[in-house]
Amino acid sequence: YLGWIKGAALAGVATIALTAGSAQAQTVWRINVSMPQDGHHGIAIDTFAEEVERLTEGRYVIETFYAGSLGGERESIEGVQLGTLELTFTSTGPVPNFVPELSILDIPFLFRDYEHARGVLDSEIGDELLGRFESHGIKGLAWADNGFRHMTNDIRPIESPEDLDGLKLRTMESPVHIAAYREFGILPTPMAFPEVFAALQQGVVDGQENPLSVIESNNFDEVQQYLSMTGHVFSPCVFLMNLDLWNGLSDEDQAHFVEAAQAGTAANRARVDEDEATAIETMRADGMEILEDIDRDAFVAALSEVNAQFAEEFGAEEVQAIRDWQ
Ligand code: EAX
Repeated sequence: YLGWIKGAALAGVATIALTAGSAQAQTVWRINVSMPQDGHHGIAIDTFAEEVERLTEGRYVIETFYAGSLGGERESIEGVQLGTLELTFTSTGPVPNFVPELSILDIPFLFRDYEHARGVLDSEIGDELLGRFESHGIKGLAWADNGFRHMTNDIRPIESPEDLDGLKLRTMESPVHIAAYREFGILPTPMAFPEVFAALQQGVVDGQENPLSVIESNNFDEVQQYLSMTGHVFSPCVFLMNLDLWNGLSDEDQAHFVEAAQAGTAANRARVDEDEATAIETMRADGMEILEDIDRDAFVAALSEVNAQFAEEFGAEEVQAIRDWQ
């Protein structure tokens, strides 16, 4: 009893209430995403919240926040680390700012396809990587998907890497993405996600890059004429929790939180699969010009030097083990 009061006080924000008619305490924690509720991040946290409440029989209630209403992803990870936010669901783009040992996951052209990415994240390699949050005050509950990232812009169709030269693209606040995209000749403009739509609309940047699920659910096709299916980076997502709060949970509740996060991942991946199957057709019908047939090898070749540097810097053996995963 005292244990979780201490945990709650640490977080500084949890509300404690007594459920009507019983002396059972209820702990209310928050989780947030920068995506709208109707999408692959929203469904992840909605499912997680439902499952936590069900598995803990209402002792834990998770309040869900969408569309960056509690801040962008970098800010949210920082909040979880400091304990000013209990939980977040985020892509890994900003993660290297807090856990440099996870830079490896955002290397371009590391994963071949969804099967490869999910397979690695669900394997022992993925478990080990998830454990790396802990020495930084964060508990990683489960990996999930953001998706394979593709380029959009409002200037010209991108068929080869040369077409990217000089384009001003919004990037995530990711040191790995920024270094890589420079090699494409892009002028990277890092920006938190909640600012992106307005920046595209006002022409502050020429374009951006994101998975189909993100492009579609945020209506980027309304402000971007061209989409090229570059698939240049697989972007993982992850459920994160403040480590002190995690440590304050009983073993049983820890297992419930992990199980709930895994259920969130299953819902998230199902939604990604659905979006991947339908988004191109929908956005084309809305007038977006979508290039599927691009010179992918040329894009890979353009990053070969910086990718070799990443491997050296982040661990060549580990990069190879991920690439070789079958
Ligand atoms: O997590 O910031 C981004 O471009 C991310 O891909 C997006 O917020 C989904």
